[in-house]
Amino acid sequence: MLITEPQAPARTAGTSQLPRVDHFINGGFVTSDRLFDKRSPLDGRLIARVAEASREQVDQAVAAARAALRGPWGRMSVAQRVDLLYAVADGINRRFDDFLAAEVADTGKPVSLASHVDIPRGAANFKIFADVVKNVPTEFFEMSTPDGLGAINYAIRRPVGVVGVICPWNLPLLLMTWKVGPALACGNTVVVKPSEETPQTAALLGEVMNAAGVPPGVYNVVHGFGPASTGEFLTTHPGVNAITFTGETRTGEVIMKAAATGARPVSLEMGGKNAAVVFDDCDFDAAIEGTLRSCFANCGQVCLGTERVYVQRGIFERFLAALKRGAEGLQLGRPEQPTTTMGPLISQEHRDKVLSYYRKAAELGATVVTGGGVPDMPDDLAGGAWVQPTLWTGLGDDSAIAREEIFGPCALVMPFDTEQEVLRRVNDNDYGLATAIWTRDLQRAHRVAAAIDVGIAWVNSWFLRDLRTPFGGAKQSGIGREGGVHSLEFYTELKNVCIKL
Ligand code: NAD
Ligand code: 6OD
Repeated sequence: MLITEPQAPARTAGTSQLPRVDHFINGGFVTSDRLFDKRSPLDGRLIARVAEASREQVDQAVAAARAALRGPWGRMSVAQRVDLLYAVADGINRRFDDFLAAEVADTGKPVSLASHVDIPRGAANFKIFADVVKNVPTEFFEMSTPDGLGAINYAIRRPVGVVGVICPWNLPLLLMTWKVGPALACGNTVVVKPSEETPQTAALLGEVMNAAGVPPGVYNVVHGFGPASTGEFLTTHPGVNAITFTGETRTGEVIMKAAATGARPVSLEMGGKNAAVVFDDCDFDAAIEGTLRSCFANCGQVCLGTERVYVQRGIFERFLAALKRGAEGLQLGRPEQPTTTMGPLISQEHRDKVLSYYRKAAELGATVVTGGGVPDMPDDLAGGAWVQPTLWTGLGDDSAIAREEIFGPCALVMPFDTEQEVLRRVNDNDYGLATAIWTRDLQRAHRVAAAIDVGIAWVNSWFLRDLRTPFGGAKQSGIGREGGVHSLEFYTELKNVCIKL
């Protein structure tokens, strides 16, 4: 297996001098006859060749995961598993720079972002769920019986078995470990399918698993695409007991259908069209800072990010002007430059999608407040997936720009007058993932947070995460909740034991 660093020499020879990213199956790295290209979002350069798993290789990974359930892993005490997961977290931190280089190479995101969010959370996801399983109680009920002797009931948690983990590309390590952490903490084994755009950190984690002493077959990674490829082979595999997925809603629907065969449980974290609601009594500077982050962090590629900004009319023009200044102050550039605050989109394909919405907004008659196109980048970055941070006004809630997830650095800014009106407009959308409410009126904050149909409501903040809390989407944004003890509902099966005394 090879982890690509932009200038790093290959540690396993691929074709020519290109590094190769391989599958991790049963504790070892395995390649495929078929390889696909991984290009840098920064400049379009080919940076690695990635193995694409055949159906037989997915079979092997699932078989390894099944066998590991019957091996030492399946016999470990919770305390032993917890120790191993702490060792994995420590292993990630020990190799922090390798993970950082791999994540930045795959995504092009600023080092400042990946080093503060993606990689630390990758490690934290193992510790938090180790702590959860160590401390969680279960139920106990005493009951009376006609003979007067009674009975007791207690519930025990058992792993669901082999879990298929299907991941997106926007926060690759963070979102993959968000699922693998609790799955392993609960005693399951996993077969992970990272996004074809971001294969490297999942593969690198295999090395860390081995170094930590996690038994072979507990953590497996198979690379490839979705339909008619690795993703489909894994989600339709009868040996997979449960499927956890993060990605687009349309993909989630396909996976849910696949999971219906065998009546297997799914956890789906899917798309959003999140609204920020800015009341005129807000802390103006905090609301601007938070909204800039929620619209533009990670080049707008955060599922929780804001693409609709509702601003109360009294402060609308001032807020828009400040948002425009902030957007125009973003520095697009190389990830390692300390001044860079925005990277490219993940790929040319995704850029085509985002730019199609930029064109559609113009066609629909939007006022382009700032951006709306492709930035002038220096020659060495000209082949990258760059787009301008963009703000529009002048379109209504019914426009495609207000209804469809774009997943880019862009937002439609719209005025509103009353609380009732904004609630109706925010909720009139198929998605329901997250919202950010900006107000100094706490009563209103509670009222509005309760009334917006989302899984996560932030007040005077955005993406402030306590990992013990329920995370997930309402409406078409998801099914199920993960986080803290809520993850246990998906990654374990509760069994009741009733003992007649
Ligand atoms: P995607 O749905 O295109 O791909 C996600 C994963 O599914 C990839 O690994 C892909 O190869 C795989 N896949 C695609 N088709 C498949 C199929 N038929 N069978 C099995 N696997 C298949 O999503 P993406 O473009 O990688 O990520 C962006 C999307 O993810 C956005 O919609 C975003 O909102 C969403 N997202 C949601 C959350 C959340 O927590 N709700 C978090 C991050 C991203
Ligand atoms: O913070 C998390 O746990 C989480 N699942 C974040 C999701 C971000 C979406 O892009």
